[in-house]
Amino acid sequence: MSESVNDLEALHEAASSAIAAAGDLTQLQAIRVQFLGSKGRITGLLKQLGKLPKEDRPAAGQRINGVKQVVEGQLNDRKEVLEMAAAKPKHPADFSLPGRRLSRGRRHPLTQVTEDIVRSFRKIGFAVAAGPEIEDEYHCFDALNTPADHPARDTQDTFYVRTEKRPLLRTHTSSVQIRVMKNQPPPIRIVVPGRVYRRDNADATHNPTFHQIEGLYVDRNVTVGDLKGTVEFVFRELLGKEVKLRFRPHYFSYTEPSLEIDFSSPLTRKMGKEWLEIAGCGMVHPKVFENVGYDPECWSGWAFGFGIERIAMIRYGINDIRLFYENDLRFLNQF
Ligand code: 2NL
Repeated sequence: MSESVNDLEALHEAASSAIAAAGDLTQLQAIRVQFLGSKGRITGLLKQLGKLPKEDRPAAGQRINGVKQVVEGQLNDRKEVLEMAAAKPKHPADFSLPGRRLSRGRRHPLTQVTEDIVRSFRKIGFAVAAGPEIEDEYHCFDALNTPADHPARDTQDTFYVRTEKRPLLRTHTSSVQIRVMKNQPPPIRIVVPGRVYRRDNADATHNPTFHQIEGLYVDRNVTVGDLKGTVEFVFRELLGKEVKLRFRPHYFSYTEPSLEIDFSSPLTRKMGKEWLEIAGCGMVHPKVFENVGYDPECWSGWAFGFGIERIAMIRYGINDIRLFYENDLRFLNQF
């Protein structure tokens, strides 16, 4: 049964309370259709105007259109309120939460590799030491038994500051091990990761600054066997169980004997080589012990050093060292 103009007040009331009760925009739209749609209740009243006596039509039409306008206004007001509520967060912002659309970022691949190396050494009792990047010739060269005419000390190879004392940018982190030995008696078990500088022009495998990690172990009766076992343990942790190591005779002024370490693994074969040079090492030279005040008759020790970039390049199959320093997110996001 259809409604008549007599029901107008009740119909207005019904519309008003339905609009006030609408909890979301979908409900509100259904109410709009129910009252104002082409088959809606208010529209229905307007359609019946023709059935009224002619003289009653203008007044009835005015009343119905008046209600229609008020209902339209109520619908629009309620719509605005619901739209605002939908846009506003339900709870106050918690600025300590991570962003939902931004990644929280991650560590630089060189930092990841450094942390992995350090973690392995810590498992077997090594501590981490650090020291200055701006050094002096004594800690970087003289204490390490590197003579004044050694090519590494040349201004072609090392960055010097042109002042009387000739400070320099450390070319290896060995200067830190010298400082540690001068500051404390044996036993010593440390690793020293850090930035070093050499006057190399940048190409795919060299950069004027790069990162190195050196290790030093000093105690009574330390042997080359301890050195080999330790290095093997760490490289297998770092680059996989299948790693094989090969030790070749070499020369460093601060170790005797000195050895170069080659390694072989599925990673080297991927790079088209069976063996790759990966590190240098040796038994600490007695002169170095004398320079830091350790008695070489009582103490023996070994040291090693290797480049962190080189390890990262082998681990991740990277062929250009400069990628590490460009901070291109397309590169960094892969790690
Ligand atoms: C390399 C590998 C090496 C050391 C670093 C060292 C430190 C002290 C005493 C003795 Cl305090 N040695 N460090 C030893 C052997 C190799 O680095 O390829 N260097 C050019």
